[in-house]
Amino acid sequence: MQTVNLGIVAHVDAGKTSLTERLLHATGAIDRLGSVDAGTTQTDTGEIERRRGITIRSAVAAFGLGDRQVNLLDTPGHSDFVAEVERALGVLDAAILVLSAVEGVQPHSRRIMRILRSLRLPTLIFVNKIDRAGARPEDVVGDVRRLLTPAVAPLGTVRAPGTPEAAFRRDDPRYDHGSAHRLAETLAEHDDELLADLVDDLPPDPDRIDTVLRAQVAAGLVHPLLFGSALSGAGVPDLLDAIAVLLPASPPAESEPRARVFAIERDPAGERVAYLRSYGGQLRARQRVVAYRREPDGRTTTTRARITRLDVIGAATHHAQTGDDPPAALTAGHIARVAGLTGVRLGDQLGSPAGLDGRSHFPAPTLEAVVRPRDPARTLALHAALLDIADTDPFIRTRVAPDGGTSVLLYGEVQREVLAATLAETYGVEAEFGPGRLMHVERPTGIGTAVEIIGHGFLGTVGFRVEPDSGVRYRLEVELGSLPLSFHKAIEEATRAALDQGRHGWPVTDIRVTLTHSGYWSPITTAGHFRDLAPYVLMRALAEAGTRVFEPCRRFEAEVPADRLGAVAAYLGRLGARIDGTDEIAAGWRIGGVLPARLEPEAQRRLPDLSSGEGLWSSTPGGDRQVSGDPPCRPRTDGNPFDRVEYLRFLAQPRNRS
Ligand SMILES: Nc1nc2c(ncn2[C@@H]2O[C@H](COP(=O)(O)OP(=O)(O)OP(=O)(O)O)[C@@H](O)[C@H]2O)c(=O)[nH]1
Ligand SMILES: [Mg+2]
Repeated sequence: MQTVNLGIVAHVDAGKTSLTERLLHATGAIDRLGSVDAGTTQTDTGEIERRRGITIRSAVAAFGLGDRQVNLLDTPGHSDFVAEVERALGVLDAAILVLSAVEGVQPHSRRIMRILRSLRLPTLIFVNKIDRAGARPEDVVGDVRRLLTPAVAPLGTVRAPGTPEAAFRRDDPRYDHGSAHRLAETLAEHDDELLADLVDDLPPDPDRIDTVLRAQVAAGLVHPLLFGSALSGAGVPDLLDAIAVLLPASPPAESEPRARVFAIERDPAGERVAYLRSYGGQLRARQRVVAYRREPDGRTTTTRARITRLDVIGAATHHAQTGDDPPAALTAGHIARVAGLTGVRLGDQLGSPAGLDGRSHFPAPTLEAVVRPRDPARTLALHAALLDIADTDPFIRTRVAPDGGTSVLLYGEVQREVLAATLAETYGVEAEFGPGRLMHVERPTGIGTAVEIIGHGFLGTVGFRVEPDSGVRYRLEVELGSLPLSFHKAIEEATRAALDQGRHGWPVTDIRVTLTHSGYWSPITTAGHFRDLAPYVLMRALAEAGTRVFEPCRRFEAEVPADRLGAVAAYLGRLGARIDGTDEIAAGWRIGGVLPARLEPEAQRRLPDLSSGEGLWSSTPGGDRQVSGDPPCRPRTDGNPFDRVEYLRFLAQPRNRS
């Protein structure tokens, strides 16, 4: 049986979960149609998801379609949870991008589509909510072509849009020459034969169109577009047909075993379960496995674990439909829920490191908040809970704050609320969050060097040179054999950790650190001595190199009525935004640009006044910009490594060396 691992992605509230439910129901995988609004869907199962009516974690559900098993991955649309989407993207064979026929192309959809296109992932576009008042299907197609992909192929039109009777009418290129011609034009972009027919004014051959359409969808070159309503079910049979006919199945099994971990959660009983997608080989319960991880700096590390339980997704459906015994092993193309993988983290791959790149499609979170337990006696419990959560979600990074609290990195307010609820409900810790601080970054501006020779307060020799580069790189200029391996490891780890706080306390990036000197006294010097020494030498080198601080920015879109364009653009310019362009849209004008994240609340607050109450604001992360004037500082947690006496005094204090 073929499988298709199909992701449903979109801006928040476009109708992904409702559509997932509809597809499951239409194919008989579930008997009763649940609803997001009543909190009864298959994929929004978390307490908080049901209460708030939004998806927070990706969830998998399977259905049978002809000779295919489709594993649907319903993903969250809120931009606070992009990390979930990121991981799902890593295991998909194809995607459905859901748009709303009322709201049209929203910024988050643009961001996702850019990634889908760069991955060349076969993608169908489903324009949902055609039943809702204000649905404007034809405008949306124009917006898709302009903002998402020029290679869009609408497969039909909508009758009675904006009414409960709205229906999708699929074109048939066999009988309708106009639609055949339009489709051929789109496909001819990548097909010389169709192009030649068009140039010669020959009627396009419908069979040829079918074949080329399928091939170009599989190659991610063209994106079929369908309309419908997850609420009324309109267009859903046509969507199913497109999934069955136009989307490619999982590629054939690879010769080497390989399975990727794309989600980790705690089940209701508190057990940690991982979701794995297999590309080759077999995995069974009680098997021992090696998990490979690509660290952000490109190194590969491994973890060993043992599978205690393994459930293949869709096994029950398969059993119900074929009467065959459910499979006991996870094989290529399938997804399983697996228990027992202690120490294995999200993004790890079992069996082989092939294809791991450790890079991220989405920017890291930019908001840092200090968390404290309401009851001070629960400090340790809170810290342990946050570490546990960070384990299932690498985007949640924690650090001990200077005053003993724990700080976490977040994407936004909704994620903060969800984290608070998770701490209370899953871990029994009532927590309070301080105000969020925007994370800046530091970059070195020049070259700096520093050396500390053994015997002057420190029991080791370390010398560093730092210079601008991209990402964070660590190199050796000393002989590897000049130190025991464990000392090298201690220096590198301490260096990477110390780069979390640069001259102004912000994480340092785009830097290369080279170890230029090393030395030790055997048997007196320990790895711990190097852990203390490395940050000190590094900060001296960094001070010599100099660093600049950059603040996070937001890429925004403001939609305003035509007569307010001038006033809004002028205001945004005065505020400090860089305006990249304006385009005319059905509702007026859209202004696009970038502004520092700290100014966004002010811009959002003023927009209604400036736009006669009709302005719409949306934004996505937009890189960073150098801070002018005195940069803000982030409190340090490591004493003062810029001052020898103070730093030695800090090291002499008893402290928690976790
Ligand atoms: N009128 C109408 N409403 C719809 C349709 N599809 C979904 N909705 C409503 O839109 C709202 C959001 O639907 P969801 O299915 O939760 O959307 P989602 O994309 O999964 O949202 P997130 O997961 O939070 O990003 C709910 O109130 C749905 O009832 C549709 O086709 N027509
Ligand atoms: Mg949802």
